[in-house]
Amino acid sequence: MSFTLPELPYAKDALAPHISKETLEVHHGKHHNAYVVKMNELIANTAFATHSLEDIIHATAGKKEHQALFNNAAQVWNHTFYWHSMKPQGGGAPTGAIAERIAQDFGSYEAFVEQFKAAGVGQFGSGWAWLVLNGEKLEITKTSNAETPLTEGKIPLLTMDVWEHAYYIDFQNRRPDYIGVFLNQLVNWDFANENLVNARKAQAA
Ligand code: MN3
Repeated sequence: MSFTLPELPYAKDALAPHISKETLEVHHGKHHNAYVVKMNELIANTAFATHSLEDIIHATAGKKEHQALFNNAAQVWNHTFYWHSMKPQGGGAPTGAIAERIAQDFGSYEAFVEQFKAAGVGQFGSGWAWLVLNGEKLEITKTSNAETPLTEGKIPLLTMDVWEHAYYIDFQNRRPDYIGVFLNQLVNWDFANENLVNARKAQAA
């Protein structure tokens, strides 16, 4: 079995002018695709070839001999999750259950925004900022390079890619501007609400 690059959940120009078609062509078509191609090379003719993506990530996390496979598999998963974490005409304050949980666990939406921005700006070098469910509580966390909260027993609800390739074409070195646009114009709260519902079902099972 080999993996294929998942389609974007919207057209390549659908997030413009905030994130350009050019960025999505490179970020999805080149970077995300390269992780899929490399992962397929690494699993070919191994026991991993019959595993799910999540199983590969869990089986290789923290294992030096599988570092390259972990990096590529986790980046495949993280990017697919990231595309869904944005939508055209997204952004702004959340609605639904996630809005209540954010008010409860962070004190206010504004407090959440401050902490999420701080995580994204404060991630030194390449990585990701996340909203996760950790047991009963929402948390903001950041990870380096390909690392993902999946391997820490946390359930991802949203992610933001802060690798330079995510924003350099549209924002050059201005990572804080990209983060502001992500929160105000792009974030997909419907996706976070779906993930929260699924997380509660999984926890209840
Ligand atoms: Mn990326």
